[in-house]
Amino acid sequence: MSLYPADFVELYRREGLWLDETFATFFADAANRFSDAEAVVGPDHTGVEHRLTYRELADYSAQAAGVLAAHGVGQGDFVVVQLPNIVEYVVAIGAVFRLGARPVFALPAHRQAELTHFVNQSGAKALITTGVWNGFDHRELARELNITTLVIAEDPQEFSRFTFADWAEAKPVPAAQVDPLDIAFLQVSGGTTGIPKLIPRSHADYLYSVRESARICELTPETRFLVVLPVSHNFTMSSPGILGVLWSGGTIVLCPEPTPSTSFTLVARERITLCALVPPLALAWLAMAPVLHPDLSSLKVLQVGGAKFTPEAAKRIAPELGCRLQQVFGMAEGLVNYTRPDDSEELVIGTQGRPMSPFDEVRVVDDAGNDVPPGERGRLLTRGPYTIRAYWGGVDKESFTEDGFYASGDLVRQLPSGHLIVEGRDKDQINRGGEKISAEEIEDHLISHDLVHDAAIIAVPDRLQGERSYAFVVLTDGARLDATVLRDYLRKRRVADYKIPDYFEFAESFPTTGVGKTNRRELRRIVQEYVSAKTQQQEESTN
Ligand code: OOB
Repeated sequence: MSLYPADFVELYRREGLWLDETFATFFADAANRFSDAEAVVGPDHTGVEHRLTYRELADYSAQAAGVLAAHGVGQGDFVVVQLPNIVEYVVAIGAVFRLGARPVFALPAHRQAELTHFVNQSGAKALITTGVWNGFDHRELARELNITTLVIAEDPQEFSRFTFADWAEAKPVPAAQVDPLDIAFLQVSGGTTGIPKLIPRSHADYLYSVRESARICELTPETRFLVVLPVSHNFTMSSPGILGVLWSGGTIVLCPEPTPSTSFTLVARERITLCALVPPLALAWLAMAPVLHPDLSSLKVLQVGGAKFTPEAAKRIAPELGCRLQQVFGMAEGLVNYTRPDDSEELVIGTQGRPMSPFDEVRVVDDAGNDVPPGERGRLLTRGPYTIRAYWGGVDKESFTEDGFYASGDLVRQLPSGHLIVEGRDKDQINRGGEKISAEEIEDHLISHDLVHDAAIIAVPDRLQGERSYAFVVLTDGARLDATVLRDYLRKRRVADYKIPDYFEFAESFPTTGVGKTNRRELRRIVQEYVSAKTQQQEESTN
C-alpha cells in the first residue's frame, strides 16, 4: 500500500524527485563513493572516542545487522531505537536499515509513557537502547516493555549486549531489497504539547528531502557537522543533518552533551563547519561566547530551528559568533523551510525560510479554511513530495484536509518571495476577554530587554477574563529585575495594555522537550498548579 495517492506518486517519480534508492543500500552506497573518508567521529557508550571511515561504518553496520538477525529481527520489523549521541547510534540504524527493518526513532528523554506508546502502536519486534545515561538507567524501561532488547552497555543485565565487540564477531548480512515507496521508519512528532504521534516516512520521500537539503545547504566532502541536538531528531537527521552529510561525503561529529563549553571545544578541535541548534541553545551560545572565548573560526553556518528564533537574537549571530545564520522551520511530518545562502540579511533575520522544494504546496488559511489575502496571518497547510498524508494508525485525522494537506497548527505569514514568518501556534494564543494576545509577540518584546535571556508566555484560566497571561522569564546570569521594570519596559515599547502579562514568574531555566525546545505543556502544568494552590488558599481564607 502506498502512503501517497497514485497520481502524486506518478508526478513525483516523473519529475525525478523520487528515485529507486532505499535506506537498505544507503550506507553501502556511501561506502562505495567515499570509502576511506572520515564518516563519523564521536564517543562510544564508554566515552572512548572512535573515528570511523565510510568503509568501516558500512562494515560494522553489516555485522551489527547480523547480530540483529540472530535475534529474530527481519525485513519489515519495527525496532525502537533509543540512543544518545554516541557513535554506535549510526552503526545501529545502518544495521536496522540494512535488514529492511524499520527504526522507530525515540529520543533519549522519552520515558515509560512514550516508549510503551511507541512499542504498542508500532508492534515493535525489538528495542535498541543503552545502559545508564545522564543519570538514568534505560534498562529499567526495557524491563517493563517485555520485548527483545539489545543494550549498548558493558553490562546489559538480563538483555543482550550490542557493542562494537559483539559486532566484530558477527557474520555480515547483505542489504535487503525493499520497496522505495514503503515505510522506511517511524519518526515521532515534535509538538511541545501532548504525547508524540508516530510519523510514517518512506524511503523515496525522505531520501528526496535529504538530497535536496544537502544541495540547498551546499554540503560537500569538506563539511564537518557537529551534532549537538539529539541525533535522532528530524532536524539533526535530515535537515540536512547526518544523512545529508553521509550523502555528501562529509564528516559527522557527535557531541555527547549539549553544553556550550563542550560544543565550543569540539568546534575548535574538529574544525566544525556546520552546526544545528534550537533557539534556547543558540541563546546559550550567545551568552557564553564572551565568557569562554571559543575558537569558532572554522564554523561557516549555524542553523537555528525547531522553534521561533526572534529577530533580536537572530541579528546577533553573525557579529557575535562570526558565522552565517540559517533559519530552519521544519516538522517531522515533512515540510522543511530554509533561508538560503544568497538570501538578503533581512530575510535571514526576519523569516524562517522558504520551502525546500518547488513541489511543496503551501496554503495560509483562516479559521474557515479559506485562503487569507497574500501576506496576512493564517494557519499553515502544506502538501508535497515529502509531507505525510496521515499519521501512523490513522490517528488525529483532523490534522489533514480531505485533499491531503497537513495542518501543522502553526500561524504564519508568507512573503511574495515564498518565505514564511512563523507568528506562533494556534494554541499559543491567549484569549483575554476576547482580546487575542500572541505569546510570540510578547516573548519577542521581553527577550529584546538586555537582562532577559529567555521568556515564555502561557495562558492561565481566569473566571473574569476567560484567560490571563502568565510570563515566565529567565534573566541573564547574575541579573536582577522585577515585574515592575518589565511592565514599564513593555509600555515604553508601546505594547498595548491588555497584552502586558498579568503575572510574572522568574525562573532559573525552562523545562524542555526531548530536543531542547521550551516545553509549554510543562509550563502550563506548573501554572495550573499555582492557580489551583492559589484558589485553594483563597477558599480557605474565606471559610
Ligand atoms: C522540528 O520538527 P518537530 O517535528 O520537532 O516540530 C515541528 C514544529 C513545527 O510545526 C513548529 O511549530 C515548530 O516545531 N518549529 C518552528 C520552527 N521550526 C520548527 N517554529 C518556529 N520557527 C522555526 N524555525 O522542529 C524540525 C524538523 C526539521 C527541521 C527543523 C526543525
